[in-house]
Amino acid sequence: MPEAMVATRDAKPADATAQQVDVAVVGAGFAGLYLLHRLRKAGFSAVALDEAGDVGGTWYWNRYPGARCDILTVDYSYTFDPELETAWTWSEKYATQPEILRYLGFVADRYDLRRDIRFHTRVKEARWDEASERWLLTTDNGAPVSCRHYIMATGCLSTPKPPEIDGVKDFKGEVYFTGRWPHDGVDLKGKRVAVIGTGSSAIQSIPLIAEQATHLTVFQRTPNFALPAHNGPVPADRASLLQADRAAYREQARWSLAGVPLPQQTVVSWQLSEAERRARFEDAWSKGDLVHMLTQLWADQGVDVDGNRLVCDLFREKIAATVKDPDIAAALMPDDHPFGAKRPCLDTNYYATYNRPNVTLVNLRQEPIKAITSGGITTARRSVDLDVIVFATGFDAMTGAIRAIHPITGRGGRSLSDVWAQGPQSYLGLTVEGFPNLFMITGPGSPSVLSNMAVSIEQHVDWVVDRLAGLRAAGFTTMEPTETAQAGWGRHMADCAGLTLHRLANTWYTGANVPGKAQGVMPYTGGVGPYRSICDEVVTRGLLGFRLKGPNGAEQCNDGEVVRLQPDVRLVLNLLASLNLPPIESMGAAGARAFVGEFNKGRPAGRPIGEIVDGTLPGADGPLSYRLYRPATPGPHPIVVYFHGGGWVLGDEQSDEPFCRDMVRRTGMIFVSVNYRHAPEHRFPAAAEDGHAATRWIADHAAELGGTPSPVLVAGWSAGGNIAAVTCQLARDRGGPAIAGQLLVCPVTDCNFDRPSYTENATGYFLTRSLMDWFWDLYCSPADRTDPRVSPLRGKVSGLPPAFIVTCEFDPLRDEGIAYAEALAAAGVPVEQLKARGQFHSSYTMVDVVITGVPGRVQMAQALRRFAGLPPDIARSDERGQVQANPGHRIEAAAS
Ligand code: NA7
Repeated sequence: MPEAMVATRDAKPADATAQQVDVAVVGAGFAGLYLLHRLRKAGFSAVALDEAGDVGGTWYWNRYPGARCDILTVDYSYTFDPELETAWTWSEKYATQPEILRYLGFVADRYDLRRDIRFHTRVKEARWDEASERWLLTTDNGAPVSCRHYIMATGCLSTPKPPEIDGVKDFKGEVYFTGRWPHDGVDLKGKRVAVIGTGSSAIQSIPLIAEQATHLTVFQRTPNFALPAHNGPVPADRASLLQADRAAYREQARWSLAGVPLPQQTVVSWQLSEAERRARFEDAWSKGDLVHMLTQLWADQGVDVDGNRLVCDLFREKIAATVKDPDIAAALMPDDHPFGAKRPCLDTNYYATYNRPNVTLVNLRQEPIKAITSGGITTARRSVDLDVIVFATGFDAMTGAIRAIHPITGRGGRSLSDVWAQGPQSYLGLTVEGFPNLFMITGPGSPSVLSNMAVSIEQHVDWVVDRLAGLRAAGFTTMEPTETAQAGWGRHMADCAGLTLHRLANTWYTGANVPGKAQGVMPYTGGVGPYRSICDEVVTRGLLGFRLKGPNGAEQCNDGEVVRLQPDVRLVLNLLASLNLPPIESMGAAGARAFVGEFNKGRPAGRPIGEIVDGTLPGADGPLSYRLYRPATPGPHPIVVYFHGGGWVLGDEQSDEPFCRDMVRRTGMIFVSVNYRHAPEHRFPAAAEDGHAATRWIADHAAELGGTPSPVLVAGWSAGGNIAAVTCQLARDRGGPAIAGQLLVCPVTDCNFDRPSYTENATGYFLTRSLMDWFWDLYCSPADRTDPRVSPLRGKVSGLPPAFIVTCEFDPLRDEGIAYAEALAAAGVPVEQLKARGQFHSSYTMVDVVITGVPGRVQMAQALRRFAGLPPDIARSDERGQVQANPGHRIEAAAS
């Protein structure tokens, strides 16, 4: 039953002359074609409108020389129909624009799609009519359209950006835009040609233009990273994987990070030798696969400036080796953005083209364009006479096609341009609050341009069409995201973007390429697979965050935010859940210790530091082992006495090693991690007494350990945080040692579980209420639990050293940590709190796994340094190296 037949509050069409359809689609490219196919199969009447004269979208317009796919074309294909897959064979690893256009034409024919497409038709305006609950579209060609649902399949790079250079109109020669290349081609033979820009379009076209032109002058503002494509047949390894099990290959792509079936790297750069890193890079270079180069070198290449800089350096070596003139080579070397933060390019002979005698590179950073004149281009240093200017200056990306193409007016007369004035807002990148029944395919807020578009398009289209069918089946007529859901998605987007290095580059991903455009990372950076799982979760949670309305006041709204965890925490918890582990408390103490030991073997070990020394010290009742972590800088250093986590039952002096190493690097201090006695062999107050005894011994032997004579500091996580807090109270009451400050990370401070955080986070976030019950039972009998040596919140809290207290939103221990901070503050103790949003109990100790923990550890280190009387920031030797190699100001500031 066509959806148009469902009764509405006012079923009368608002414009009798309008074409009536269930769904109108703008765009007849990759997304628009699949939409038409799916909508038709789902029984919806639909029309697609496109300004172009035929199908193809971006591939219709971008016909410049050398225009090609830069993702393996076997991956950049529809996968919805296995018969279609076998009916079409790509001739090359990276298909040319004409071949891709033929493919899209083939698809349109095969599914008879053209009959529902109105070509040469631009939408001039779209307005939501509240009474009829329909979108009304006016067009520049033919009847207006009235539709229940309006879907933007407008592409991310379809609105070319104006040249922004004075004098274009004065130029007497020919002017072309790569994004609007003439269909009959352009004869550049014997001409003096300029190309402005060095993005993908320029890098693909420059080598071919140089072959034709008498002389080519390239005006470069920002040098870009380009990888040789090594085009040819589809690589044998990928072809055979696809042949072996096509369905599995496609499914792996759907759940991957970038929409290409490549595994996720787990080895980080500093775990590899220089030779190993070079070998990986050379392998990636020879493969000629951008996604491989972007994701397969080492796990930290896209999230850490140090890991990324290694890639940049290797790239620059390649440029130096290819370009003969060292000055030109230097000018071509990207130096202001991390690799991958700006869209890198795939080339054929790009760098080598600058060895040709008929090619000149003009570095606009040194000599900006002053004007375009009737005869050519004038810079601060020269005038270049020209017959042709090619603008390869890019697009008003992501939002341009949606926002600028035509006014879109939603509920209450609100215009999308106004709503997006400060940057695009959406829920899932698919919908916008205030704009019922409006959907975007690969809109801002979706993985889109950071993924294999073919995979993202299919996922978006399937999700949207399935929702429309579900809406119809349930008798609802409108669907719109809530403010809460949209705001939550904005936060999640920002959290994801904060993980990557995209924030460190001025790019079209961030809107920085268009003067005056609001800036912020527009695509979803959390990855294709995680995004798919989130969209699925929205559905399984009752269309979470959407308000559905139907006839006679019918309404359904399950409001909320779909992701409140930090993105990497969500991945970690999902991974743990998928392992289906038995509860730790069911393993017995020995079993749990063995499990934690095994678990820890699989984690990144922590970055190199100066020295690690093992030793023994006297505890309250016998020797305790300790491990000392020393910075690489010359000593003596202040000492932090550290107590590991593990519920007084698990762990030892090495079990928090990645955290200790990381904090040593960030603080420039010695960490001495003490293996206090554990329960159930040694119950309360063994751990507390050991904590105090060990701290006293370390303070007394500071000089021998390489420490400064100043007071020690104490720190601990979880039960270790409890021991650190108790140690401070005991030291105050027992005449020492002097303690300069305490860092308590998610500490246990009280035996009372009657707190909201215990209820909210009782299950599901690894540290559960039942696990805490077990820890308490093993360590401490009920009669002892109110003793301040295990419940320091019940002790006297005045006169304690200054504290930095970290609590995590999704942690049963959250509220008792906050209560302890408040109690200390009320007693006059200087306290700083970090209430970490979206983090769980183990976030800060899962170093190099939970990357969003970095800023928190930076704050912890600054606090410890302040407590020790040092300036809060330490300039690490590797950060200094970064500064020299990479003058990019923000990159330097972001070194982590
Ligand atoms: P891009 O990647 O946005 O590249 C545009 C290039 O033009 C880039 O080098 C810009 O330098 C340069 N540019 C833009 N405006 C100017 C002005 N006013 N003066 C000088 N130089 C300028 O667009 P493409 O078409 O190459 O590629 C788009 C995407 O299509 C590509 O990433 C693939 O996904 C496919 P800037 O870097 O802004 O300094």
